[in-house]
Amino acid sequence: MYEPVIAVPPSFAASALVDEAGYRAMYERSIADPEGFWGEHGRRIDWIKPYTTVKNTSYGHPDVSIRWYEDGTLNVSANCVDRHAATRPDQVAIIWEGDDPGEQRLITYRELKDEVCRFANVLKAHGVKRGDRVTLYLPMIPEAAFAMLACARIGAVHSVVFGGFSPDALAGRIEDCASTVVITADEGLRGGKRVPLKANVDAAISRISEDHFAPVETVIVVRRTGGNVAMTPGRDVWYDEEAARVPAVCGPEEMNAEDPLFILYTSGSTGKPKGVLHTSGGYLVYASMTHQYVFDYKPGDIYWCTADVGWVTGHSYIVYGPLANGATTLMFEGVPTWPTNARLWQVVDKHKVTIFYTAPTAIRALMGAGDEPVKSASRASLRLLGSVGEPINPEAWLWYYHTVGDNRCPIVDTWWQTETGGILITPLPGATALKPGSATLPFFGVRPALVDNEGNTLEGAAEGNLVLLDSWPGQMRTVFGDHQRFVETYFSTYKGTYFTGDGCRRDADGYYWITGRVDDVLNVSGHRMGTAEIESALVAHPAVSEAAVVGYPHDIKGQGIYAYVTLMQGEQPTDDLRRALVHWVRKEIGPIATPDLIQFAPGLPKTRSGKIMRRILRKIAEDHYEALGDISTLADPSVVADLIENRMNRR
Ligand code: 6R9
Repeated sequence: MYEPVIAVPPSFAASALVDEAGYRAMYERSIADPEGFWGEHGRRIDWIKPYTTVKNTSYGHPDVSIRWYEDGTLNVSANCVDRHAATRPDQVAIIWEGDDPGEQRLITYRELKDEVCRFANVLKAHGVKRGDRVTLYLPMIPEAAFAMLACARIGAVHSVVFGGFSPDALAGRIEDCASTVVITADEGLRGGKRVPLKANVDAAISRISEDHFAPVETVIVVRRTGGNVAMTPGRDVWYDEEAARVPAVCGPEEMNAEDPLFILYTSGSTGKPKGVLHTSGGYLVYASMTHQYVFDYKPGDIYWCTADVGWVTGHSYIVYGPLANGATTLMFEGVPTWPTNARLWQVVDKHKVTIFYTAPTAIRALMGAGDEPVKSASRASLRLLGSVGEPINPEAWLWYYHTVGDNRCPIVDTWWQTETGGILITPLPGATALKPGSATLPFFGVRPALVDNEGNTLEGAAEGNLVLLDSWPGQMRTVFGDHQRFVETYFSTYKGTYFTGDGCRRDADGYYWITGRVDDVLNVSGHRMGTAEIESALVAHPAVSEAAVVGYPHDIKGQGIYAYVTLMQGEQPTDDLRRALVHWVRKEIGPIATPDLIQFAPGLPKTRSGKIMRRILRKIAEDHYEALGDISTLADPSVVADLIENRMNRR
């Protein structure tokens, strides 16, 4: 295979934070002496009571326990806000670019402090205390960041739910962490279309069982569009009215390093989404450290991550990492394709963005629209590009490099997960020669390894399952309310290691190439989804008796959703029913889970013990039905001929 190598541009290396020798030296030290290394770098944030211990972690199944800086105390919002409000009050903290190109807001660190304090006081006025869970279901508006930081300020634990999730999905997440307070907006605005957020919250609450032990008591509604929404007296309040009644001063709570900061729900291969729990000290150290080194961040940079705050990328690299570093972070409400395909590059020019971080799915979609929209903007301010969320194909990488970056900007392809809290495998732009499609090398303190399916460690150039041998400060600590599930999911497959769920190749230069999930998790446009979740939504439809969902290669989304559906006796496999099922899944989970292809299947391929053979379904969905392998162990091998005959993805 031809693999171009792109050397670090000498001009970039000259002013970068770390060069190649620097990376080697820091990496080696971080592995040889994690205590010393993280002890030193932990001081990059302000502690109220400094820690005296650094690392106390064990991957020893079944007693997995992860603690960092455990006797230190701090406040995360004071670190992201107050210390910069004191030293650089007039610097812009957040540039907000609205969906409508005519709308923007610039929020300085001084203003950010006032806003966060007001929000914190509103939460307090509604009885929110340390340790309470608060669910946020908001559009990409500055109030989302204010609300997250306000929770952190008073020691409440936020759970942000992506605004694209359905009322049912929202209800499940509110119930699971027992939040009694929900923060939302009247409506969201994306690509000129309104998203009925408040109405969705009402629908979600009406679905939470009456006898749930923690009913929702308060819904705080931020006015975004001014659209007409129903307000339930005694439960729903307008944020602006509440904020006008409270002072803009609120002291930060002294929190322990291991006190929870947030919960973020993410999909796994089985069961309902897991509440990934991150804590305060280690998470902030890791988010700020990776933000600085991976993006070569320096004062004066204008940094833009296009993620939504509903995903972990938004948490770590729109809010916590950049603000902990006193950066100017751009928050974008809109979509890359509206009003035109040139929108992202116009925003880059308008705000003189220097560092730009986005997802392969956006790059591929814009690549499909041709070079002209890119060339219509100068992009002269850009100096670094980033990618996250899924493997980036070399073709898209090269287009990003040549066309968007004018061969001038290194690309950091950053591999990480909701669970990891921050970036684990990535180039450092002044240090690492790039190979398009490779996430390259581990960040400081990160010890990746490859194992075969039996758990044997693979050395040198090899392909296998990606595991991590030791902890880093940003690692998740538990699954909220279910530590056993945490241990089972991540530490029981390959004992003594954290299993990522990803497959990976390591080349002769030691570079890592993530090949995608090896479990039943799909990655559709960079959004993680469990096949089990989509299957349970489908079988909840009265016409469906059984469903199996697999991924298939999709030019823009990376993976598309392919559903095999067996109908109840007497149901007819019509196009109307197919449309109804698509609509149903959108309603049950949200638009991100929209099935791309539904094949009606009279029978699914099962072993004699009744286990669905997904390997076969995946091959047929990929249109590689000639390579099905051994099907003789199936209970009824004849179902396969029908599946092939009626396959939906013919190329
Ligand atoms: C940050 C985030 C995690 C899964 C992960 C992997 C895939 C993320 C990637 C990548 C290849 C990259 N993934 N970044 N694959 N190269 N640079 O996306 O978190 O939503 O939890 O997804 O995404 O499969 O396991 P999350």
